Amino acid sequence: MIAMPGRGRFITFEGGEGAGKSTQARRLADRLERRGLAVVVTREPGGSPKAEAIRHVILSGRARMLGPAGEAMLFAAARIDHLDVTIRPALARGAWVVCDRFMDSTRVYQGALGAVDSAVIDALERVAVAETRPDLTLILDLPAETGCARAAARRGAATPDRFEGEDIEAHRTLRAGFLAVAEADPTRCVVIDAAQPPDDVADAVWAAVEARLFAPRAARVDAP
Ligand code: T5A
Repeated sequence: MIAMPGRGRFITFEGGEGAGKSTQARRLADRLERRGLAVVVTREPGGSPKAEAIRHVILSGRARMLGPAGEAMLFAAARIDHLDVTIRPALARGAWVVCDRFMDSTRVYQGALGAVDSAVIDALERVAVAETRPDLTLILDLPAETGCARAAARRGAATPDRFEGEDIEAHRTLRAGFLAVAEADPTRCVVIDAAQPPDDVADAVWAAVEARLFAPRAARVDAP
């Protein structure tokens, strides 16, 4: 890899529905900014105008007819634009990027839940993500029932989106899928107990960021 000392850091949040990813992404960004860092908070699917258009198609359920492999390709297409337009330019100018969901969501939702072959997921990752892998992935873990209850309370009377509408067994599969991702890549991933109150989750997130990205041994030489 090419040494890029001025490159920012790339942090992703992953987990099931209602785990608190958006809440914690904002809180982490505030803490990083207070430390004097430039921060870009973004999300998937979305994070750039073309990717947001794809988000709308997927979450409305209109792409469901393509099947999980077709949806995985749409997520990857959105990711290519998001990386090109938002993430890589931000990292190159030294900003820290905090992203609410990224490539592990495809591996878990379309792979573990949708039964898309892991070789297909690997291939999409190679094409879409290439070298721009996260420096740190925070997997917010909590019982499926708790996450679904939070998501339902926040949604109110609105219709569940494409994935919120899955049954509880599906949400348990998602939880197990994210834990398997963490187990397979412990250098990149940290599992956070997301059933705690938001302040405690934020402290656990910050402890992981400090340990993995601010400790002296974390001096990295990644390409953007
Ligand atoms: N998807 C995405 C794929 O299938 N493949 C992919 O490759 C990608 C990238 C995205 C959907 O797309 C799927 C996964 C998703 O189903 P989305 O609308 O972006 O859809 O939905 P989510 O990412 O699931 O986001 P949610 O908003 O549902 O959940 P969050 O962000 O985890 O939770 P958050 O922070 O919004 O909090 C939810 C509620 O809980 C409260 C909050 O105040 C809020 O009301 N809360 C807490 N309550 C108690 N204790 C805590 N610690 C709390 N933290 C938050």
